[in-house]
This record gives sequence, structure tokens and C-alpha cells, in this order.
Amino acid sequence: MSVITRVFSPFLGVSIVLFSATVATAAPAPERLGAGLHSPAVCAEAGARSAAPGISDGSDLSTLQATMVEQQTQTRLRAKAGAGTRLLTRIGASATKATVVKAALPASSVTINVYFHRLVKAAAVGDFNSATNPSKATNLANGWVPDAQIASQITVLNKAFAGQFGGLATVTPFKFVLAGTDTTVNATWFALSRGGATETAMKTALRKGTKADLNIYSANLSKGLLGWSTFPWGYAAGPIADGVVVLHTTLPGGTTATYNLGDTATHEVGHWFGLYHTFQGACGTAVTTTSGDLVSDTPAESTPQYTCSVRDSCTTFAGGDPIHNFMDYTPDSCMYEFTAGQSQRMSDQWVAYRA
Ligand SMILES: [Ca+2]
Ligand SMILES: [Ca+2]
Ligand SMILES: [Ca+2]
Ligand SMILES: [Zn+2]
Repeated sequence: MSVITRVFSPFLGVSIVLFSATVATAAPAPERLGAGLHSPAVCAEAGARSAAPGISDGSDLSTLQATMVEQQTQTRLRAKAGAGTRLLTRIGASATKATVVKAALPASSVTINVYFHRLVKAAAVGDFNSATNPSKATNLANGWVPDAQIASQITVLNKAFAGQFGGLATVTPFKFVLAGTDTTVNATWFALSRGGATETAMKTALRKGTKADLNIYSANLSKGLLGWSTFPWGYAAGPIADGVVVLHTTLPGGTTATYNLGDTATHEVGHWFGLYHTFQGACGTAVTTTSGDLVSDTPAESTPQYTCSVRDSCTTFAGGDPIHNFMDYTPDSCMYEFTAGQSQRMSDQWVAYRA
């Protein structure tokens, strides 16, 4: 209970009421709720997202957890309404219960510093950046992601968040610049597991910058994971954990087939900005900003889609599944768009937690 109190103190009364009201429908225990919201890695991707549909890491938020996050976000947006952020509309009976809708930050108006941390297993053999190095494959396997791949990853992020991969072509508020790259030879850190003491030790040693800076770590993730990320609302309680972790072979030009165009990072950075999976909350109860992934222009989706096959998993609601959305689980070549609603959510989350 103390964890909830610390996070949701602005909403303590509301949270208790909410929890009490949902106990009868098997709401998570308070301890689990707190752990879920504070986990250094509340979202992780199944590496087998193409080959083994149905694998779940249990990292998606419950509807109750998502509701509590929304309440906290609303309070923070409301508190910042007078601090230079325009309050567009209030819908509701009173200011304290109203839904706050912010003007989206202007397109491409926020530049994110990216600190890239390359974890490697052993010292490089020769020049790891050289395409003609006979030991190139060994170096790649040991985590020596070439500088050119890191540069390409930044380019992919910039194109993805500027809507330059086609599809809906949504230009979000965000741009990225590589602020620094460091390399650490540590076989234990390289074989990274999610949520353990090793991750904490590694991030404690390497994380740079503030809540507005993006730290990306590349490593040989255990259990077949492609990547994981923290959410923005977790920063206050876990600043060291804040950031994105990706399998080292998922960068553009990497060796993990179908996941080597750099969209693992795109997807995880989406979480870092506060986006949920498009299948969050399954079909939900409606296609609105209060159901499912809390974005009204992403069609409801019951489960992750692991291939690029068109389907409609929530026939109650209009629209085919958003298989081309970066926040589904489809292969990199299949995912290429964010929606305007997702851009608005990222903008709101940025104002609430990272600005
Ligand atoms: Ca939706
Ligand atoms: Ca549908
Ligand atoms: Ca793509
Ligand atoms: Zn995810």
C-alpha cells in the first residue's frame, strides 16, 4: 500500500475508491499493482513474436492500472496548465474532475538527446567498424554494433517519428540526436535479463542525462526478448531504470531476420513516450480514448499480431487490426506508422512527465 500511496498520493482518495469498487472483479492486489507500475521494465517484447503467437510476458497493464495512470497524468497536466501549456477544453462538471485536453506540441519541436550504451561480451578483434575485418561476424555476435548501425538507428527513429515511412505519415513532436555512445566490455551485463540486479547495476553505472533524455542499451537479451522499455510515469520512482533496452542484432542491418530494420527501438521508444500496445486491454469496451490503448484512432485489437496478415480480431468495432502500427508485434517491414491520436498521447505524456 505504501507504494501506491507514494505514486498516487494526489489521488489517494480516488485510488482507494477505485480499488474498492473493483475488488469484486478480481483486481490486482495492491502489491502487484505497485510492482507493475514501478517495475524497471513494465513492457517487454517476446522475441518469438513472429514464431510463437500466444507467448505473453504479462507486462501489459491491467485496466485498473491504466486507469490509475490516466488519473495521475490528468492531475499532472492540470497542474501544468498554468505553466505555459495551453488548456484547450475541459469536459466535466468541475475543474477537479474535468478531462484536460492539451494542445499538442508542435511537429518536430522537441529534440531528444540519445545516449547509446553498447554492451559487449569481449574485446573486439581488430577494427569492429571495418566491413572487411575477417572477425566481423565474431565481433557482431559479441555485441560490437558498428557505429554506422547506431547512426542508422537514429535515422530510423527520426523517420518513424516524422511519419516518413508512409502509411499515416504522422509527424510527431519528436526528433532525435545522438548525444553520445559508450562501450562497456562486461560479459555479465551483455547477457542481460529484464528486471534483475544486473540490469540495475548496469544502468546505475551507465545511465546519463535527465528525464528528458533517452538512454538506449544494446545487449544480448535473455529469454529471446527483442527489447523492453520503461514508461514515463515510472521515472519519478525509478529514474535509473528509465530507458530502452534492445537486442543488439535488431538495429538496422543487424542479423535478426525480420526484426533488423530498427523498429524494435521505434516500438520501445513509443512505450518510453507513454504509448501502450495496440492490443492493450484487448478489444476494450469502445474505440475511444477511455478504452483499450486509450487512443481513439487505433482500431481495437484483441491480441498481438505476429505476422503481416490482415485480420479483424474485434469485429464489434469498426476497422481492421492496426497491423502496420509501430505498437503492434508485427515484423519490422510490416510496422511503419503512428496515428495522430498516438502523437497526441505522446505529447500529453511528455508534458506530464518529461518536460
Ligand atoms: Ca484504440
Ligand atoms: Ca475491428
Ligand atoms: Ca518498419
Ligand atoms: Zn511493447
